[in-house]
Amino acid sequence: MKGKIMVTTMRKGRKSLAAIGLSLLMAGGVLASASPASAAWTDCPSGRSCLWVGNNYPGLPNGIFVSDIVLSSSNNQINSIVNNGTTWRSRFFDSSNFTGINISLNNPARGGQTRDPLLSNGTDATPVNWANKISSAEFYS
Ligand SMILES: [Ca+2]
Repeated sequence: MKGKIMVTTMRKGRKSLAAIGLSLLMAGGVLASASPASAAWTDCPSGRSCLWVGNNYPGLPNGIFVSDIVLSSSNNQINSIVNNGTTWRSRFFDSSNFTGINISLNNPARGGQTRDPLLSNGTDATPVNWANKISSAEFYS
């Protein structure tokens, strides 16, 4: 009899632990889904490239493009950039007509540098200060 009671108690204990684990998982899930809305490069939707006025991708992007973009209100004010595209590289121009000097980012499928949180110290490919310089950007093959 004693043994049976102990087994029952252990089973109950396991159930309780499982229930607590599930509750923690659910709470974690809620927290995880709430965090991207605050400030992160992941605020750039898949298949897009994005540009922010601030360093480190604060808030929603100030510019988002699926093929190209000519900046207006955020012209010469961009300080962090992301390529969250699926196929192409993206490049960012000092001029407003997609010509002249530019910096580029690879896309996540190809690897390499796909984002830069601080353009004042350049990118992986160049140490040149690119803060507040970008006027247009595009995807390219
Ligand atoms: Ca940088």
